[in-house]
Amino acid sequence: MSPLKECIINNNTNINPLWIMRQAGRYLPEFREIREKNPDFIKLCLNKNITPEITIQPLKRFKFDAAIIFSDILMLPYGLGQEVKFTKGFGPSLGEIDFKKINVKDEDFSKKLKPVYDAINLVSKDKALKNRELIGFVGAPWTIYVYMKNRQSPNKSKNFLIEGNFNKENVSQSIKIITQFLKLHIKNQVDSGATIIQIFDSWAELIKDDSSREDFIYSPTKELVDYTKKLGIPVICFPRGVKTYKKFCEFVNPDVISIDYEIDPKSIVTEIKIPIQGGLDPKILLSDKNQLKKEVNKYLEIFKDHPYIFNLGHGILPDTKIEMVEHLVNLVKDFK
Ligand code: 1CP
Repeated sequence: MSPLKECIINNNTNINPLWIMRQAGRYLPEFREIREKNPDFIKLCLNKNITPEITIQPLKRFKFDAAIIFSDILMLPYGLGQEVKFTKGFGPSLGEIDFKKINVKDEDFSKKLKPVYDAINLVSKDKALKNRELIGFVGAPWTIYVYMKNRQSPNKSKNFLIEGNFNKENVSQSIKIITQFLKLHIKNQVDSGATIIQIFDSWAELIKDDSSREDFIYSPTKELVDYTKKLGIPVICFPRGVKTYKKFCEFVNPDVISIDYEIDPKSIVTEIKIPIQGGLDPKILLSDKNQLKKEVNKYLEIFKDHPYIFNLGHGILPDTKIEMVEHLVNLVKDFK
């Protein structure tokens, strides 16, 4: 069994499998080289001649225990017919969409995203995947709703969340539609060879009250988790910034919970029984090797008797140096 499955399925605490969120990305010179030649990001995500190579790039350099398919959570709105563009230094811009008028057939959605599924299939057969897992992923229904409705990153404007602007019934209806297609997207990835699914709820923090949290985060995410489990595939949830990780786990019951860097690892380890992933602040990788060692050992020490997958508390930053990632991998692999 692969180290990741040993940890997730057998709850083995003697190994610390490792991968990094956004491991295929801008901190790698070989990725930047490809990216420069492919200015249209969506087209790049749909180029099955290139995405398998990008997916495997980090595995060639580092002893990571998983590959994560090179794609984006915003391929979902793209599949639903919403325009999605990425501009340098700004991030995503999405076109207008009327949720009430979405009328996309499953076959058409799957056809539009077929190059993503073909890429998963190609990667799953690559020898670089020996004893390693292939992670497929989706954005959580809430986070996808946020991008589709706000049409840009909430980092740039959170206006759409202003009270009065926010009809709960409409939000629930939209999230229902999104969830249906997320299920299809998960199934297609699993059918193509993804062996684990991660659900990214990058904007869970935007919801502040318990009842909306239950309606827009816990319930729709649980629907995806139950669905993925029925397909026989382990599922990792990353509800970034949710602050209520214990409640989240009780309600949603994923196979693994991925924590952000604002969570105190000491208290979470006593509160949560299921395997835990992540936590380290990606900014630590911009400091020095001593600081990195201190922080990495802190996490490994705290989780030494708990099934723990080493990862960061959010995606690796583009300014991260390769030698710091090498150092990180050695620290995790050599920890006794
Ligand atoms: O190794 C990998 O993880 C690569 C695959 C991957 C994944 C899992 C990419 C490629 N994106 C994602 C997930 C993703 N995309 C998330 C969830 C994780 C997170 O919170 O970071 C989110 C929110 C997005 C949306 C998105 N795509 C953003 C964030 C915008 C914002 O609101 O702040 C950005 C900048 C992108 C573009 C993107 N996606 C992936 C890469 C490598 C890039 C950068 C492309 C570039 O400019 O070169």
